Amino acid sequence: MTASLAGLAVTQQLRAALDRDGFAVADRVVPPKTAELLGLRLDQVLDRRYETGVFPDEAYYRPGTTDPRAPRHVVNAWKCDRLVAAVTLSAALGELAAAVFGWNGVRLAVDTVWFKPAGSQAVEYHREFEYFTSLDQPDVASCWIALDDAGASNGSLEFATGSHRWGELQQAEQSDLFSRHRGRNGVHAVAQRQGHPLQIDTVQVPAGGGAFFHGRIWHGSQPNSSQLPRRAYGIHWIRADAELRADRSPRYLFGRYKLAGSTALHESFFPLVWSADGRRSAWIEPFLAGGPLGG
Ligand SMILES: O=C(O)CCC(=O)C(=O)O
Repeated sequence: MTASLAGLAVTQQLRAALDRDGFAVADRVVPPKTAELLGLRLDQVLDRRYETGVFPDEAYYRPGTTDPRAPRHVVNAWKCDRLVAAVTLSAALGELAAAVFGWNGVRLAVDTVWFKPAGSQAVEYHREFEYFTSLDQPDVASCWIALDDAGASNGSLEFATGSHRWGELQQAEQSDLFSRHRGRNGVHAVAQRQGHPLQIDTVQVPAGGGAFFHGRIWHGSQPNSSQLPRRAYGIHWIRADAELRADRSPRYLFGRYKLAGSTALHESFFPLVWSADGRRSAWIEPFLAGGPLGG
């Protein structure tokens, strides 16, 4: 990573907060104008209008059919729209993430759209890392960007502060707790079972602000009880040299993009966004300029 960015006082403060709390809030991750444009283009993606012609990997919202109170969730929207991708694949944002997490390079793993209409339900507590256990290094560096002003009143992102340091429960026990308790009660049950106090903190930021967060931190959000939509966009990077584990079949997205006879993650699907030695997937710039996805 460049000494300049990692050495900045603001980066060091973010890194210290991330280490201590498992998350670090930044009032400005992208400029407000970028947040506004992202919101407009992601509205189109939710409406199933795809600038690139490529569909997202997952889209849990169908206009006119989906329960209007359900949070609208899309995965890998960057593939659908080059303006969205310009943010997702931004070398500057990747470099900042690498500096905050102390990594030598980042590859994009996946993005996540979280649009909560007025009156929308909660997002259940979860941890990103559980979706990444197919990797030999299942570390995830995440950044959540608010596209509207966000706070406790409209169901902003919230964290169980410090829970990235909690131990692991047996999977069966964890599933059992979440089958019996919902939302904050679920994470409270996990904290109690492990003997940790529970502290919940909610991110309060203007549009364009957000939070970097650790793959092992428990997080979710409350219903949006305001009269306006609360929209957000998440970017999740993995280490530049991460590969698939060789000892078991890959799950989730990683199974979909498994190459025959190889544990490598192909850069067409998991592009190298920024690395300390100056590498970046060569197809990104031509794609952003109008070329095909994946080069
Ligand atoms: O935006 C939200 O309400 C939830 C976001 C979230 O859970 C995530 O980014 O993993």
